[in-house]
Amino acid sequence: FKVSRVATTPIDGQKPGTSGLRKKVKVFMQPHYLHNFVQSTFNALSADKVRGATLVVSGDGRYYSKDAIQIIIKMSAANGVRRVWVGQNGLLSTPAVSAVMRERLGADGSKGSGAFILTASHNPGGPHEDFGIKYNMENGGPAPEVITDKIYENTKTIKEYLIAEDLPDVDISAIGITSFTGPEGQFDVDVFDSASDYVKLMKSIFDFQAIQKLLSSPSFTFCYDALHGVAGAYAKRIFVEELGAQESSLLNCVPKEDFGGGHPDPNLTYAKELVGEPPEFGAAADGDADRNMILGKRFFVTPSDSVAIIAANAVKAIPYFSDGLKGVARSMPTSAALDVVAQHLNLKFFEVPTGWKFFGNLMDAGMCSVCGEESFGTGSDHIREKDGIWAVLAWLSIIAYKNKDNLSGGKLVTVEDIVRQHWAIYGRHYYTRYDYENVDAGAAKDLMACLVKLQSDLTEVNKIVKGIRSDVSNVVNADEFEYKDPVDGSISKHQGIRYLFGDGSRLVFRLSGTGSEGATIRLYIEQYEKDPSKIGRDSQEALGPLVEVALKLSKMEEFTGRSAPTVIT
Ligand code: VG1
Ligand code: CO
Repeated sequence: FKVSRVATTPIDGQKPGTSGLRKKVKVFMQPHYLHNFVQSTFNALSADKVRGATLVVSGDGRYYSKDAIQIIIKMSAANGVRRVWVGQNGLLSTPAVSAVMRERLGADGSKGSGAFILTASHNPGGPHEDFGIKYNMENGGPAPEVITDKIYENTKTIKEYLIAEDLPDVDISAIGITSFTGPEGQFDVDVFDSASDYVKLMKSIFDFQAIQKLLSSPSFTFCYDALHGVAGAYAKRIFVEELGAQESSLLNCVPKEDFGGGHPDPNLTYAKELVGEPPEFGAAADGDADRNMILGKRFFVTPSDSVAIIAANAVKAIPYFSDGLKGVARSMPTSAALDVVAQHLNLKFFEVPTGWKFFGNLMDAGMCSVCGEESFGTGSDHIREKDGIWAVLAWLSIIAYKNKDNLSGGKLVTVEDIVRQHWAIYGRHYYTRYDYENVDAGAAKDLMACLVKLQSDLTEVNKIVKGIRSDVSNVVNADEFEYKDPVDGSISKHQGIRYLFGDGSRLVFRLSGTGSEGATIRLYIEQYEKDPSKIGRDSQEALGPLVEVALKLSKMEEFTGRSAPTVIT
């Protein structure tokens, strides 16, 4: 093949957000749009991560992925990349990409040095919906801000990109290596099975026999909903073939370019089918399979509780952790349920900004084993992304462990029992999140600016708060969250506004960094209850007073014109 240098000009708005660049498909399909971003990424990396390197390119299979993969293959060839690894049919879940980066060896001993992940995660797909791209590093984790900032700077000055226009499209449906010769020698495209590296990793972490026993117990029922995302490519292999679950326990497990027209977001609003007819244990995933929702029979486990419960039980229930946990971490808006576990078990604890990239540094430095976010993301240092199927296997392991002596037909310890026992020991963090999606960007900014200003005067804050509800506790602290990475010392500012109350309650406001249109305001509300006689309340009811305070304090309706959130989780 030959290398063409194509002249281009900068395109506005290519700033990577919380997790890469996400836009409408029609935006990505504009001439040069994807090309500019990919070249800007190559130009942001050190030469050895491009020339002669091995890149992984795949994603959740959403609409436009197949075209994008061919473009990235051609640009990789032209930029001197030695080989591109592609999951069969272009499918790799985000956690599987991370696993492939860390575990896979090519036939010639090659190792991945970077990855383009093609996904807009839980956003809908299809010609009129979203596409996304993000770059992951050698450790299998999202590029840190120094790199994403550089990529963005490059998109503002780009003049040309390199592409092997005459390279034929590669058949990515067939496993095998296709070789080409370019000006600098050989270039290979290696199409491989999407699941095997990931399945092997899961088998090395969990006791599959114990989980299999649980799944075959007559009193246990199981259901997994992939919402037509890429998790389907793993669910059958793991749950049915390895663990012996019935095929009928898999819902929507055929990956589709448009996720069947649905919203591949695992929460009580979008994963409705699962909520309808409850099994003993239900779970769902998002489009790229890094998120998880965990359900008992008519019982919802909040993601903040989930990570705390996994941390509290990991050492006993999961072989990978049998030597103990190195530490635990959560994102700032995630509830403090994990903090309480860390205190009880005397574990190192970290609070990081939203987005998985901040956990990776801690893990690389051996400071963190288990971490999670309130946004249905849970994971561990087995990879450097959150991991939806891992979370399900972690829960199955815990349930299996708690029932190891009564699987032959007796009454099972249920998901609900496990959560209630946890609350009885550690107390309960009532928690909810209100999302206001696609709000006018200017209005959202103004609302946040107002809260930042207000935050500096606690006396004024308390006057307003008490005027709204006299029955809530005092605001004792308020700030804009700022994080100094304990490993590399880098500082991330403006990570959300926090109002902290005397009784441990919190209100957090932040703007989403993953939307593709307008602005999304997220409001996180949390209240801690230690008194065992008060831990059984309905969550929305328990949080009522704080919700009222949050909405009035922020003048939510005044700024946004919305009398109700788009989604409550
Ligand atoms: C959201 C979540 C955040 C998560 C991110 C990526 O970001 O709040 O916790 O890490 O999505 O997840 P934001 O900036 O919109 O609040 V995924 O599954 O979309 O890669
Ligand atoms: Co996701």
